[in-house]
Amino acid sequence: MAANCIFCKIIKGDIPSMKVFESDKTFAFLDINPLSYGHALVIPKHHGAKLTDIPDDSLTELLPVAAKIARASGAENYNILQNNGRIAHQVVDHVHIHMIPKPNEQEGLGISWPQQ
Ligand code: IU
Repeated sequence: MAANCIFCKIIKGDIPSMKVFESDKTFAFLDINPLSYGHALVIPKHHGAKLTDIPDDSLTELLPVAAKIARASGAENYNILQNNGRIAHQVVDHVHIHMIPKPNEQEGLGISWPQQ
């Protein structure tokens, strides 16, 4: 945990979030400024700014959890995105994977988030 990291504060519950998943290593919540309905962020509990800053065992669950959330969202189309460094458009310096549904505009999404 890093004292001045906003995502560490979200993990601790010091800042409220719309949590969609939590395990001992991983936390996921809805993006505060979503690019689409259901846009979620999957983060390791271990603090590190970039993918290259955290140990492998904190990385292993991230993609399976992103897949679980994508599946639960019902989205047939979605982007998985992960930015490292300012030039690569990273804004928050705590590793995070974006899961961004691409809604079918005719049908919309039937979101039903997984239980923890
Ligand atoms: P980026 O990959 O670092 O560019 O993405 C950061 C994301 O974190 C971005 O989509 C923000 O909307 C999101 N976010 C958030 O969900 N809650 C926050 O308190 C803050 C940023 I600060």
